[in-house]
Amino acid sequence: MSQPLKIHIDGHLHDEAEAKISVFDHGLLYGDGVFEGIRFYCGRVFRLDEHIDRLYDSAKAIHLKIPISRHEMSRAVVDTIRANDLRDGYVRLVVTRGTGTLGLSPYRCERPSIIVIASTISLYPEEKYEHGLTVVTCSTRRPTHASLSPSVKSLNYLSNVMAKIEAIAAGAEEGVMLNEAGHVAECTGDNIFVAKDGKLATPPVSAGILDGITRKAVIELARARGYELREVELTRYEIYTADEVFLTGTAAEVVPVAKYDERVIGDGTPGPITRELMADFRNLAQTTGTPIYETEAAAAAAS
Ligand code: PXG
Repeated sequence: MSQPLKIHIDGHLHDEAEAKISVFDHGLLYGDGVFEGIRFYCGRVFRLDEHIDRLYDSAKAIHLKIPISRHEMSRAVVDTIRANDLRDGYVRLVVTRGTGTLGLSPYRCERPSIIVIASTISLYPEEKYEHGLTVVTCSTRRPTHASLSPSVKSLNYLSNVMAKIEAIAAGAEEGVMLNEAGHVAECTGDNIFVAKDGKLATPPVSAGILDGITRKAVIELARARGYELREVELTRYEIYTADEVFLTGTAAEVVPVAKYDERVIGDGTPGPITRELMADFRNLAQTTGTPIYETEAAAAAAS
């Protein structure tokens, strides 16, 4: 049996069976909080600073002041991975409004709670990376900027969960969520890209998406290969008629789509651009990032 995980809560490590927060925490009572999902590969944390910046931006947007510095937060992530002696895995970083009373007011909460879980994640079986996912359009829309900005990675993921239920009920692995205008926004936990005639496109942040860190890395990789990549409004039509479609996300990485709303994408197998970007992303993820252990730190300093 594997060792029980050590979980960081507010500066202290606890065995997973003892890692508990209050039932009066507003993260639980109201989904009042923010989170990040972060990957580490080969002893390095991938794009840690970007994840920490997004966490603090999400917190600021919901008027939550994180009681420690960004540097201390980064240390908490690295230290938790070390405490669990992991080199490849996934970190869930959660900041809740903290323990309060019954009643919505966040001003009754004493202090935000900070939770760091370092574990592993495997979203889709390897076979899906070879053959592609089945994806459908969901009727649940992405919430608008007028309610809560989709850029906030908040603890309230209910519309995404509802869309995921629809996708699974339809026999698919993922679901596309449209925005209020009916344009393609993103999937329940991934951003979406299409390729047509050798050119790439993905919805802009203004379409009401999470500004994905994997999305940004893939845009950089595609442009470095010389591909034209536009951030433009997309409709379902552009996905139906694309040569290639793929999704990006911290958990999913880069994953091909084989079928969308019963239409076969391209020839039904992952296309050449998708394959290139999958390989480029894997290479980037495995060779860059914040070192977790001293040996990696020394190697990074020497190179
Ligand atoms: N859109 C949404 C709505 C997300 O939640 C992404 C895009 C991709 O963003 P990054 O920065 O990760 O490239 C996400 C992130 C899961 C899971 O269990 C999914 C995410 C985060 C944590 C867990 O499917 N998605």
